[in-house]
Amino acid sequence: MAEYTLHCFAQSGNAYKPALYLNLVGADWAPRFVDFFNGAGRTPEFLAINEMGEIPVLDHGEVRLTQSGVILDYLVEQFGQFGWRDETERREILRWILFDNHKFTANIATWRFLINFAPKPMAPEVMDFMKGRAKVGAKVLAQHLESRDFVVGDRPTVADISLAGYVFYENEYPIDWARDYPPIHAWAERIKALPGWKHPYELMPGYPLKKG
Ligand SMILES: N[C@@H](CCC(=O)N[C@@H](CS)C(=O)NCC(=O)O)C(=O)O
Repeated sequence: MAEYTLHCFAQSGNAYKPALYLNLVGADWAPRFVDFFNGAGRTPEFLAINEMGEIPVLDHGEVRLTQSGVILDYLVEQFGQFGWRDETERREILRWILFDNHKFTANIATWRFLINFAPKPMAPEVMDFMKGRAKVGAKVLAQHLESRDFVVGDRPTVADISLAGYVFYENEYPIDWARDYPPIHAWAERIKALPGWKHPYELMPGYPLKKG
C-alpha cells in the first residue's frame, strides 16, 4: 500500500493540486478513484470520509485531510518542498491559495463544469455571469505574473500548484491562455517544465469519462 492515498478523479482540478505536488516530489502515492459523475461524492460512505462531500481527500497513515489548500500546506511540512522561507512568505502563499479557492479556481471550475458536465444547459445569462467572474480572477493573476516568474518569491510554491489546478484542462472552457492572458500561459509553461509534471488526465483515474 502506498504511503499517501488521494481520493480523486481525473476531471477534478482541486484533486490535481495535491496529485501534482505528490508527483513533483516523487512521493509514494496512489490515487483512489471517486466516481463523482455517478454520485459517489454524495453517498453515506463518502460523506463519512468527508462531511463536506468534496474531493480531494488525502490519507496519510492516521491523518485524513480535506481541502486542497490544507493538504498542500501539510505536504510542505512533510516534504519541505515548494514551501515558504519565512512567515511572511507563508502568509503570502496562504493569501494566494485563498484567492485561488474563492475567485480563480472557484469560477473557472464552475464555468467549466457548466459547459462540459452539467446535466442540462444553463441559461445564457448564467453562462455570461460565470464567464465574467472567471475573467476577473484571470485578470488579477495575469497582472501579478506580468513582472514575475512565479506567484510568491522567485521559485514555484504551493501557491502556484494551487492556482494551476484548472489551467491545463485546455479546450474545456473558452479561454486561450496564450492569446488572452500571455503571462498566465508563460507561467503555466514554466510549471509544465518542472520535473515530474503530468497532465491531470495522466495523473488521476477516470478519463475519459464514463457515465453509467
Ligand atoms: N475548496 C475545495 C473545493 C473542493 C471541490 O469543490 N471539489 C469538487 C470536485 S473538483 C467537489 O467535490 N464538489 C462537490 C460539491 O461541490 O458538492 C478544495 O480546494 O479542496
